[in-house]
Amino acid sequence: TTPAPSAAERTFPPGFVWGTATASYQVEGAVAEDGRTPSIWDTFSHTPGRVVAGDTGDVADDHYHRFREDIALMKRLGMASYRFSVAWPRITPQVSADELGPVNPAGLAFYSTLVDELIAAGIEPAVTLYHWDLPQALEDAGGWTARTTAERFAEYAEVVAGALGDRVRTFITLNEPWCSAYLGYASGVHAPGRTEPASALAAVHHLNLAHGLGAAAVRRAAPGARVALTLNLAWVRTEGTSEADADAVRRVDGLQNRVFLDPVLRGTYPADVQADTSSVTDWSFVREGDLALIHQPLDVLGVNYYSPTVVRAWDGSAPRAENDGHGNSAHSPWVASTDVEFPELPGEKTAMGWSIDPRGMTELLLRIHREHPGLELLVTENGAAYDDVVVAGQVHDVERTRYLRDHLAAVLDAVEAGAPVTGYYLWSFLDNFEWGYGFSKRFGVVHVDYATQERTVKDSALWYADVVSRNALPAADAD
Ligand code: PNW
Repeated sequence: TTPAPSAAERTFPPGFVWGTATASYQVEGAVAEDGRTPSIWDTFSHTPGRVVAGDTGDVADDHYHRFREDIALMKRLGMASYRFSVAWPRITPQVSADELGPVNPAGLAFYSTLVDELIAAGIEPAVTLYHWDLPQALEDAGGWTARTTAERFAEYAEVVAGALGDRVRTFITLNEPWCSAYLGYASGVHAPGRTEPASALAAVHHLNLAHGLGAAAVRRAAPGARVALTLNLAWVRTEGTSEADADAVRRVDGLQNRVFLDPVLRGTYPADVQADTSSVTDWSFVREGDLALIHQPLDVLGVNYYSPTVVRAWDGSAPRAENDGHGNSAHSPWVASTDVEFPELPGEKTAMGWSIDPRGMTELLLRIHREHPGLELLVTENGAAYDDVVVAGQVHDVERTRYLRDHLAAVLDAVEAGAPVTGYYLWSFLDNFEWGYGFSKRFGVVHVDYATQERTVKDSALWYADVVSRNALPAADAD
C-alpha cells in the first residue's frame, strides 16, 4: 500500500510550460557536416590545455544525427517543450565582419526539420539564437569586442526567425552574456580564452547591443513571436556586516546583474559600475543612441539559476578566497574588483563544486519581479551535475532529484508570492559537453555513454516526468 501523503500536493499555475534544455555545441557534434564552419569553441577545445582531458564537441551526443530518437525519448517522458540553440556557423558559414554572407540551406534545413519533428511529437520548440558558438571568422575580426559582431548577429537572427518564426513562439536572443563576456574575455576559461578586462567590458556592451538589434530583427522577421533574453543572474549576499562587505555585494551585483538588466529594461548603464571600472575602460565603446537600441520591449526574461553567490570585502591581508565557482584561472572574471572575495561556503556541493541554496531561486525571481513588475519570467535553466553511474540499466541519481525537488519548490514559493513565472526548463536533457570541463561533468537527466551513444534514463528523469504529468510537486515531495 502507498503511504498516506504527508502534505497536500503543490500545484503549478495552469499552462505552466515544462521542458528541458540543451545547446548546439554541447550536444550536436557533426562539426564539419553540411557546410558548418568552425566556431570559437572548436578552436578553443582543439587548443591543448583548454578543456579537461582534451575533450571537444566534435561528436558530443551526436544529436545532429540522433535528434529523432532524442525527441521520441522526450515525448515518452511527457515533456511539453524543448529549448535548443542554433549554431550560427551552420546558418551563415562565410560570415565576415563586413557581411553576413550567403545563407546555408542545409544548415537551416536541420533546424527546420528539428522544429517540425518536435511539433509532430507535441513538443513546443524554444529557440536560443546564440549559445556561445560564435563563428571563428568573427572572433578573428575582434569577436565581441567589435561592434560589427552585434550587427552581423542581428542579420543572422533575422534569417533564423524568418525561417522558423512560422512555427516557433519563443526566440531567446542570447544565452548568459555574462559568461560570454567575462569568462570568454576576462578570466579566459571559456572561448575565445582572452584575459583582457577592458575587452570583457566592451564585450558586455556589444552583447547588450546584439540583444537589442537582434530583438528588433526577430520582431521584423517573426511579428507573432515572443522575444526573450536569458541571463544568469546572481542572488548576491554577504555574511559580513561591514560597509565594505555591503559594497562588495553592490559591486558584484552591478557586474553580474545590473550591467545587463539596466540597459535592456531601463535604457541606462548603472553609473556605479561605470565608475567602479573607470580604471579599466572609459566606456567609449558606448555610442550615442546605443542605449535606445538596447532598450527594446522584452516579452519574457529567461533566468538561469544554479547556485548562490556569497561575497565579502577583501583587504589583502590573507590569500584571496576565490570560490566563485567559475573555474580556476589566474585571471578573475570580476574586472576591477580586487577588493572582493568569494568565501568557501559550508554544506553540500554538486560535482561542479557549486554550493546549493534553493532560497536563491526564490529571492532572485522575487527581486526581478519587484524591480520590474509585469515582466514575464521563465526559468530557462536549472539543474545539477553529479557523478552518475549506470548499474544494470539504471541511474539512481538521488542527489539530483533532491536538488530539482528543492529548486522547484523554490520556484513555487516565488510564484505563490506573486512572481509571474510561466515555465521551467531543466538543464539538461542529456549529459553533454560541459564547456571547459568537457565530458567530465554530467548535468543530464538522461545519461549518455559516449563510447556507444547509448541513452539511459536516470531516476531523476522519471521523477521529473511525474511532476510534469501532474503539473505539481507530489505530496511526499512538497514539504
Ligand atoms: C550555463 N559559471 O553555463 C550554460 O548556459 C550551460 O550551457 C551550461 O552547461 C550550464 O550553465 C551548466 O554549467 C554556465 O562559471 C557556465 O558561473 C559557467 C558558469 C555559469 C553558467
